[in-house]
This record gives sequence, C-alpha cells and structure tokens, in this order.
Amino acid sequence: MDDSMTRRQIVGVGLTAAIAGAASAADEQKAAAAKFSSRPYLTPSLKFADVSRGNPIPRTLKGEALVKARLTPETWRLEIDVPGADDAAKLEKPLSIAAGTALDLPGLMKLGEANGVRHLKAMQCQNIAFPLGQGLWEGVLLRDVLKRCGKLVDARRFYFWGYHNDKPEQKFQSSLAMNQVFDSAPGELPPFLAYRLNGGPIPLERGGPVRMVVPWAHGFKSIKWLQKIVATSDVRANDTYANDGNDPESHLKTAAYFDDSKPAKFRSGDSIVVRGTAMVGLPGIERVEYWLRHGSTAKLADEDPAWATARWIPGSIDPLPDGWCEGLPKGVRAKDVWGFDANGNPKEWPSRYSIAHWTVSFASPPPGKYELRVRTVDKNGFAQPMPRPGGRTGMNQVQCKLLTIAPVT
Ligand SMILES: Nc1nc2c(c(=O)[nH]1)N[C@H]1C(S)=C(S)[C@@H](COP(=O)(O)O)O[C@H]1N2
Ligand SMILES: [Mo]
Repeated sequence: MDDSMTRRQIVGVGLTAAIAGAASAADEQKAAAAKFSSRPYLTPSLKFADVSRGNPIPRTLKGEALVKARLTPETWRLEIDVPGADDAAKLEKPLSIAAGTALDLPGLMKLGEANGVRHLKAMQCQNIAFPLGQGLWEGVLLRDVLKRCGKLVDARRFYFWGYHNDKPEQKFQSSLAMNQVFDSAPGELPPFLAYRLNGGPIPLERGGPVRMVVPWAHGFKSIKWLQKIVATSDVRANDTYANDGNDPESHLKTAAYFDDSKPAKFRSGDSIVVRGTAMVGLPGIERVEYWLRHGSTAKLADEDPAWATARWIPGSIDPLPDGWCEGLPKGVRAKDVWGFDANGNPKEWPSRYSIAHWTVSFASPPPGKYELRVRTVDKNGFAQPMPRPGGRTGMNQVQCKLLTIAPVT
C-alpha cells in the first residue's frame, strides 16, 4: 500500500491517456494533483483536472464544427429511444431529432424550474487517486425527463453516450440499471442531467451543454456532451470503462489524500502540521487517522507485518468552511443543495460524494527519518483501503509522505 499506482493501474490510465493523445499517466497524475492541491471547496469550472477521450476531444471543437456537433446551447438536442425492433424494449414516445421531438436546452431547463436538483459532487476518476475537482451541479433527474417518453416496457438498462466523432472506437459510453434511475432510498439522489455548474452554464471543457451526473459513481458514469439515451432489454453493462478491466458498478471510495505528498523537512522542536483532502464515498467518513513510523520506506508491501502493529492516532476533519455559502452561485442557498437541511446545515458532515479537508498535527519526534501515513475510517468501521481486496474498483490506497526531522544546530 503506497501512494504510487500499481502497474495495472498505470496501464489503465496510460491507455486513457494514449487514446486521448494526452501526456503520460504520470504527468496526468501530477497535473491533476497540482490543480487540486490548493484546498478550494468549490473548484472553478475550468480548473478541474480533465479526463476525456476523443480525437479530436469534443472540448476542442470551435465555430461551425461546434454547431455541427450540436454542442452549442442553441443546437444541443437529447434523443431518447430503444435500440430497434430486435430489442424487446419498447418506448411509447421516443424523443428524436428526425421526428422533431428531441428535447432542447430550454425544454430541459424548464423541467428544472419545477423539479431541479442541486448536488455538490467531487468528480473522481476510478484510476486517479485524488478527486479532479468539486462542483455544484444543477439539473433534472433522469426519471423526471423520462416522464416525457410515456410508457416504457421490457427495458432493463439504459445506455447513454455523448458526442463523439464517427469512429466507433471514439465512443465513450456508460450505462445504468433501470432501478438505479427510477428507485432511490429516502434522501438519496438518483442520476440527473446537469445543465449548470457552479451557477453558470456547464462549459464545453466540463461536458456542457448537458452532462449526465451519477452522484455515487466515479467519473466514467458522468458522461460529458450527453446527446443520446437508449433503453434496452440487455442486462449487460456496456460501459467503455468495463472494457479496460474496471468494475463498471464501482461506488466512490472513502479515502484520504495528502495535499502535497512530496517529502518534507522539519526541525526538531517544530510543530508539524500536514493537510489533505478526503474523498467521502458511499460508506461516509467517520474519522481520519495518522501513523508516524521511523524509516524511509514509502512503499510498504500489503503483506508487510508493520501494518498489523501500526499505531494509528486520530487527526481532525475540518468543519464546513466558514462562509462556504458565499462561494455558492448567486441565488442558490445552502438549503437548496442536496444533503443540507432547511436551515442550510449539512445533514451529515462531511457529506457523501463530496470532499472534506483534514489536518493532522503533532510535536516533532526526535531527529531522524519518518514515514507519515494518513487513512480514513468509514461509517462501517473499515479503514482505507478495506474492505475490498484491491483491484479495479477505484483507487484508495493509503498514501505515504516522507518526513526528515533535522536536529537543531
Ligand atoms: N463523453 C465523455 N464523457 C466522459 C469521458 C469521456 O472521455 N468522454 N471521460 C470520463 C471519465 S473517465 C472521467 S474520470 C470524467 C472526468 O471529468 P472531468 O474531465 O470533468 O474532470 O469524465 C467522464 N466523462
Ligand atoms: Mo476516468
């Protein structure tokens, strides 16, 4: 368990990068870390680290090409249909461009006036440890949009994708089971079609005009440049990410990340303060804790007996940042955001699917070399990275920061 990616994971991200024509996996990691390390609570829409495929990547389209791709607010349309006569799924009133029934942006936003949802969500890639950014996403539940389509029979899953060029290998798609779209536990938020981010239109870079947002899921379910939804009788997940060996139903994991995992030097007698960001996944977060160990082994093997004898000491989770409401877009009050009560207080803090900042501080140990590890414990009592045995279901390895304590001269 350490802060570097396993070889398999590097291959995974590397593949994404190769398809996107982006830099190497290591560069992608570094850039994402740098962009997200300044502890903002809401990340400006254009400051998210970007993960997207395509050649050209749709966010680079301009002018006439953008109009042709139907990625301007005026030209955007959503089609909802079934695969065709050979599929058992039948939809009473499909939305189609050909028939002039496709949903346009004003139509979607009108649905939002009556039935809008607002959700604070950190976007996190399944194969990149720290979140790419956190935003306030606004939109309409997919199940409310589907009311437009009349009766739906014999469907078991929805497939959906965004704009991509004509080559099939460029298609980036994802899927949801029927009941993930229609059913939700009390107080839970099912998937929605977002048309606003941090109070403004969703910029092309973030997948606008309209992006699917799946609250509990890693980034790959939140399809950018959304244009097509198909209800099918096929039970199989068709997610592009599944092809790359990932779990297509992974939930966001609870995990702690250093704001800066680079080695640091202190002087004996200093008080040491280290900060970071925790991602709050499906199981919520109970606490963060740290372990200071003599040594300079950043990568401690999973089977190393040291894990069993580690002394973990509680750190602290910062409260909701003061005045965070002031960071909210104009006209949006905290009580309008999912997870907040009528008085504008979070129902649970930290809120699921968003981030929390944490701090660990202690008096410096005697001079020498040390390893600092910080982990989360979730509301089920599992310490990061448990309970899963590892592998392709979302990175949440325990990170290590090396500390040198110099004697006072
Ligand atoms: N259409 C489309 N949507 C996409 C992708 C893509 O390549 N194409 N990449 C996905 C992946 S893998 C991630 S992690 C997130 C990244 O979101 P961001 O670029 O807004 O940070 O977008 C998702 N949505
Ligand atoms: Mo991703």
